[in-house]
Amino acid sequence: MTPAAVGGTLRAMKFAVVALALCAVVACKKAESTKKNTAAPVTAGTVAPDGTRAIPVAVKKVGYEPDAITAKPGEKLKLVFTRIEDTECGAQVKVDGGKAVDLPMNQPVEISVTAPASGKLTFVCGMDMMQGAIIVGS
Ligand SMILES: [Cu+2]
Repeated sequence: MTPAAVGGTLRAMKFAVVALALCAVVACKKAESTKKNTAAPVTAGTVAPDGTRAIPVAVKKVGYEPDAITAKPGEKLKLVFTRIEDTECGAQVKVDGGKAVDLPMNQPVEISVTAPASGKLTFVCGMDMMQGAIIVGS
């Protein structure tokens, strides 16, 4: 191969790498854009004898499912987060501005919280990117 041919091959390889990287970015955007907002009604989950309602929340690459949980004013809730997809973003969760709690893969982590009298209370990932909320009223 002549030096010019080698240079051309290198350029072609560089182009292929850039094209691949672009594809990855586009694929990522696509996954985000297909995220559907999921809502859990006030009847979701299971209620313990003491009235605390446990609600499972799946942590996925696209976000929390459900990402909107309807609750009664002052209702005692137990959010059971399970990170089921290997996303760094979802590796921690902060509920109601509290401290970041680690979410190991496929291990349910329970966080107790009391719904506000009105309005909403949010839960976010460790970087404040993924968001979900407990909503009182409609
Ligand atoms: Cu994040």
